Amino acid sequence: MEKKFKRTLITTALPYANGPVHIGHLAGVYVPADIYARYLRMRGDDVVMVGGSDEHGVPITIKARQEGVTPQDIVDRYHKIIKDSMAELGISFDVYSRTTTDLHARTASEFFRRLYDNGQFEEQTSMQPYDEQAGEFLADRYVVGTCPHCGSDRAYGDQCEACGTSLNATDLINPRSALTSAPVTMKQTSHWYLPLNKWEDALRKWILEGHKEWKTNVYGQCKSWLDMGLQPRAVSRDLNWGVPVPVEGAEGKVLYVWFDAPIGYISNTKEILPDSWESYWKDPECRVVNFIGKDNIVFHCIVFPAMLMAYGDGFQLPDNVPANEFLNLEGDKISTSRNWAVWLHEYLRDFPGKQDVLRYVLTANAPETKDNDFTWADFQSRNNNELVATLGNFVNRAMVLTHKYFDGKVPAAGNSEEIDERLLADIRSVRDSLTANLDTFHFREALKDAMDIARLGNKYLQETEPWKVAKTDMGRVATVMYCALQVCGDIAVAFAPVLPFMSEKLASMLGMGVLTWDMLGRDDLVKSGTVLGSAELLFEKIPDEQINAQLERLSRIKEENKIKNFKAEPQAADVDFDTFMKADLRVGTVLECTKVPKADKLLKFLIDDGLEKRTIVSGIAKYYNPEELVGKQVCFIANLPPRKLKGIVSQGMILSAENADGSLVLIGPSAPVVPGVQIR
Ligand code: B3M
Ligand code: ZN
Repeated sequence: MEKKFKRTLITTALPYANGPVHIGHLAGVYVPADIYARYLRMRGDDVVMVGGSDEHGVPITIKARQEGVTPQDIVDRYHKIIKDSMAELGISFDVYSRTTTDLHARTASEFFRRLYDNGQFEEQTSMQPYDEQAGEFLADRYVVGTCPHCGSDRAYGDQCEACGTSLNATDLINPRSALTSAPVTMKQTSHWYLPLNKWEDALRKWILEGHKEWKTNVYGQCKSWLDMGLQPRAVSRDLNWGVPVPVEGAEGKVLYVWFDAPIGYISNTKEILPDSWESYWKDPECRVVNFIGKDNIVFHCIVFPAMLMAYGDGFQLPDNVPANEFLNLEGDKISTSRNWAVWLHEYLRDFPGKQDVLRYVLTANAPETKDNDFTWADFQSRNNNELVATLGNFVNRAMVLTHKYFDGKVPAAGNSEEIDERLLADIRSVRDSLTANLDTFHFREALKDAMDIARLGNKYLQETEPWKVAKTDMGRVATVMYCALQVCGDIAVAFAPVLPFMSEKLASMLGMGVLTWDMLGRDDLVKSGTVLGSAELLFEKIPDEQINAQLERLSRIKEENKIKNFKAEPQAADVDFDTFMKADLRVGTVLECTKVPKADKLLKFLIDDGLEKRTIVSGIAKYYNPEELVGKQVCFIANLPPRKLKGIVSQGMILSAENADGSLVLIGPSAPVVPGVQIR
C-alpha cells in the first residue's frame, strides 16, 4: 500500500432483515470483510468493522402483511437469526446493530435535515399508484396485474416473476392493489430528490481519475453509470415503515431505505464509539473500505458518496469498494423467495463445529472476478482432499512424530542443512505473496498461498524422512522436527484470517500465545522446550451421507418450486365428438419391455393388445426400469400410423401424464381389465 493510514473503517453491506443470511451473502461480503479485518488486526492496525441489519424497505412490510404480523416482528426475528449465526461463524464485527434503533433514526434524520436546510434537495411532484380504498400510496411491489409481455396475471409492479421482465407499475394491464384488490389510480405526490447530476463532475474525478486501482468490475460499473449521465434521485417514499421525513407537512413520508441504510454505517460506528466515531469518518488518516455485492455498487460508489459530499463537514469517501460478483448454488442463481440457498443458521445446525470448512470453501470459490458456483461435491472434496489430506495431515504428522521422538517437547535445532534453509526461504516467499494478496483483496489467491505452506511442510517431511533417520541420527531428527513445527506455526498464523477456529486450536497446541502477522516466516515462532498439547485432529472427513442429505434437500426444494410454479395449460380448442371417437384407445398388458440401445430416452414394449402382440416404442426410459413394467397394464392409441424410431417400427402410442416437473407417469386402468378392451 502506498498511502499510510492510521486507521481503517471496514463497513459491510447491511443485510435486509426479511430473511436469514445465506452462503451468497457470506461469500460476497462477510467472509472477505472478516478476513481483511482479522488480517489488519494481526498487523496491529487500528480497525473497526461495522455491520448491522437493514430493517426498512418495502419487502419487509410485504412479508409482515403475508404473515399477519408487524414489520417490527419480522425484523426482530431475522435480526436475531442473522446476528447469532454470523457470530457463530466467527465474523468479528466490532458492532452488529440494526436500523430500527433510536440512535439510527436520529442520525439519519439529522443527516436529511442538514441537506434539506442547506438546499441540497429538489422537491418534485410525480404521479404515483394509489389505492383509494386503503387511502395509501402503493410501492411498485404492491401493484399487481397482467404482464404486458407474457400475459401472466400475477405480475408485480416492479417485475413479472413468470417471465423475469422488469416492469414499472404503469406497464401492468388492469393494475390492482395488493392490499385491497381495488383498481389502482394515479395520484400526485411530492418527494425530495438528491440532484446526483450536480455531483457528477466531482464523482468522475474522484473515481475515474483517483481510483484506477479499484477492481475492474467496480470501476467499470461506475464508469458506465457516469457515462450515461446522472439524474436526480428521490430520497423519500410514501410508506408507513421507515425513518419519518423530518420536515413539517411530510406526514406519511419516510426516508427511502437506500437513503437511511448507508447512514446506518455511521450510526453503528457512533453506537460503539460515541466519542471517537469522527476519527473514523472524518479524518483523512482513516481509510474507509466498503465490502458489498455487485448489486450495491451504484449506491456505494455514486449515491452515498454524493450524500456525503452534500453533507460536507469532513466526511471521507471510501478509499476502496471491493465489491464481489455473485455466488450460485449448484448452477442456479441463489434466491430467497425460491428457498434456493444454503442458509447459514441451517448449515451451522447440520455441520456443528465446521465453521472453518464453510469459510474455507467460500473463500476458495469467492466470486471475486466473476460469478462462481457452490456445489456440495466441491465442498466435500475441498474438505476431504485439502483441509484433511493436506493441511490436517501435515500438522498431525509433525505433532505425532514430536510426541513419539521427543515426548511432545519441541526439540532444539542443531546445524541446519540446505534443505532446511530452502524450506525457510520458500516459506518467506510465500509469505510475501500472501501478504500482497491480502493487501489487495485477492483472498482466493491468499488462501492458495496459505495452503502452499502446508504443501511445503508435507514435501519437507517426505524428503527428510525423519522416521528413517531416527534409526541413526537423533540430532538430525531434532532439527527436522523443529523445522516442521515452525511450519505448523506458520500455518497457524497464515490461516488465522480465514480459518480462525483451526488457527486458535493449533496455536494452543503449539503453545504460541497471541498470533501476530510478523511471526510469519520467522524461524523461532514455536520455541524449543515448549511442551506441545496432544495431537488433536484439526479436520475430519465429511462422509457421503452428509452430502447426500444436503443434495436431497435441494432436490426436494426444486420439486416444490416446480409444483408451486405449475400453471395448467389453457383448455384446447373444441374437438367435435365424432372426430374424437375416431381415436381407438385401448388397454394392453406389457409382455416384454427393454431399453432401446443407443437411445437413452426410449423403451421398447411388446404389448398383448387382445388381438395379437404389438410393438410400441415410448420415450419414458428416464422414469421407469423396464423390468418393473412387465405385467403392468397401459393405455395406448391403437390406430396411429406406424412410425420408425431408431429403426424399430412403433405401432401406436402409450399414454402418460406429464407432471409439473416434466417427468412422465404412465396411465393405466385402476383395476385389471381384459387386454384389448376399449377406453370410452
Ligand atoms: N440491504 C441491499 C442488500 O442486502 C441492502 C444493502 C444496504 S448497505 C447500506 O443487497
Ligand atoms: Zn411476464
